[in-house]
Amino acid sequence: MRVVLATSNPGKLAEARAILAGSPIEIVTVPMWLGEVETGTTYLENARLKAANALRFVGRPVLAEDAGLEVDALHGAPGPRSARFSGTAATDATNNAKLLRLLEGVALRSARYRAVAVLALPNGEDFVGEGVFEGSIATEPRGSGGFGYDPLFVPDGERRSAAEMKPDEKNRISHRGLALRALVAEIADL
Ligand code: ITT
Repeated sequence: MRVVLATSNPGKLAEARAILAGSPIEIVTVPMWLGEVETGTTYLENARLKAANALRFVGRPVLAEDAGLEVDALHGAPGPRSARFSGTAATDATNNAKLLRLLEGVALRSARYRAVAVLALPNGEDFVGEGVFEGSIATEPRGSGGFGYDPLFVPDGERRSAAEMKPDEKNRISHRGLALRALVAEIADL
């Protein structure tokens, strides 16, 4: 099945392509302006909004994903607001700087990434996959791989940050890897 991935995040696109290589889902991209559709309060709502919006635009199966970082010491923030944690002009660098600032001197540094992926079909049906990636927040950024909060995110059982791991190492255990493989399993069960 060829599906359009509705994302403007190149890091997400590269990871989704690698994760789904060899699966029945082949990702294609279509230039589109998704607009400010992430008005929901949950990952599922936002993933469905992105998928529905893109489906209207392209008229063929669409895959969308919403993800975020949940930090225990921040009561689960930034969560679904992770991309815009440091404001409307946020960048990965300003988001990471804000996270480090808020956690200065904080000993409890456990956190997790969560992802919800939605495959929406033109007949109105949709399929959902979810994944969680447990870890903790380092005291300084390390590594240049991945994207987003990866330089600060140290997966449980790892000494390296996610940005120091090879892409396929991250994809094997990441929230995105789990969510997309769960989605593929759901479709295969049909
Ligand atoms: P699209 O909505 O266009 O897909 P986005 O970057 O806005 O792109 P999200 O709304 O899902 O995507 O925001 C997720 C944010 O959470 C993302 O911008 C990162 O800051 C962070 N994030 C999610 N998954 C991540 C990962 O695997 N590594 C690092 N940061 C991640």
